[in-house]
Amino acid sequence: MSDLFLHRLDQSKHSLPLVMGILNVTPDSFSDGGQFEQKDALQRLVDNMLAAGADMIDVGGESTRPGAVAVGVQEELDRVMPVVEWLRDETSTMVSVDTTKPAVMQEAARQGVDLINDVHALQAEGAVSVVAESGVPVCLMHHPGSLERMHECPDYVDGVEHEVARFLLARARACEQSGIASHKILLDPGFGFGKTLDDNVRLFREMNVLAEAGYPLLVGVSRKRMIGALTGQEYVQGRVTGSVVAAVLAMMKGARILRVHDVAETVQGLKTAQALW
Ligand code: 9MG
Repeated sequence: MSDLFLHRLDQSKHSLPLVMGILNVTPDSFSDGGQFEQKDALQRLVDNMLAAGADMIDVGGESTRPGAVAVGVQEELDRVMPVVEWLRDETSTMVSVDTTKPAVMQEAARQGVDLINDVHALQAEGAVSVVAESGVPVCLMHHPGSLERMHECPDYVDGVEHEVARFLLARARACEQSGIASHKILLDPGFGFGKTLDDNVRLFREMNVLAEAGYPLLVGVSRKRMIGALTGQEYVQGRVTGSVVAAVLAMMKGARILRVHDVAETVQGLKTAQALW
């Protein structure tokens, strides 16, 4: 399946970015009702995202929100893998798995997923070799420090855009040296991870620096606190318009994949901007 993904990614150079719909399968995401209602709600969410034009679905079983509790390998496998199998069997969508754990990456690769999305940039022991051996493309995201402290904001003394680029390019080089093909590596500046509002704004404005480094860029700003802070919207449901505007601007700055909650609104924004710009 990753050939289709690489082909579609290549096409995105000349057309719209790919839209990646977010599917969190943490217990708090589908906490209303019993097991059957939860499965129903999940299926409805996926159906809606695909009908609205999502190119792929990003399945994650461990929250990356500040203060979220870490989950064990087996628990994450139990949350994520049935959904991945269901997406494989019942839909024709491309699938990515959002994980930092090599064991989950390995099982996801065995299930034929199209992308591994790692907010920890394959820094867990054994992660690089699992991905290299699997041949599955990978997205390396920036956050400073350890997994446990990824929301602490350091002083980016050299300018956040330069430090983020230096980190990501070093990770890409390390991955290539361990056998991951360069055309299977995507980079992500990691908006909202260990960055103040000023850092996020500066990183966004200077994003073209990273987009020109030679690797496709994945951007996730959907409903994030930075959108809330910029718009005064405390609740995530009120951040849709801000998120769509940011997605359109990210496209204009060279992003090739947009990770979003609100697929229909984002697709509408991207198409309008593409036609009128
Ligand atoms: C899992 N996850 C949460 N936010 C993210 C972002 O901005 N990028 C990527 N790649 N993954 C994210």
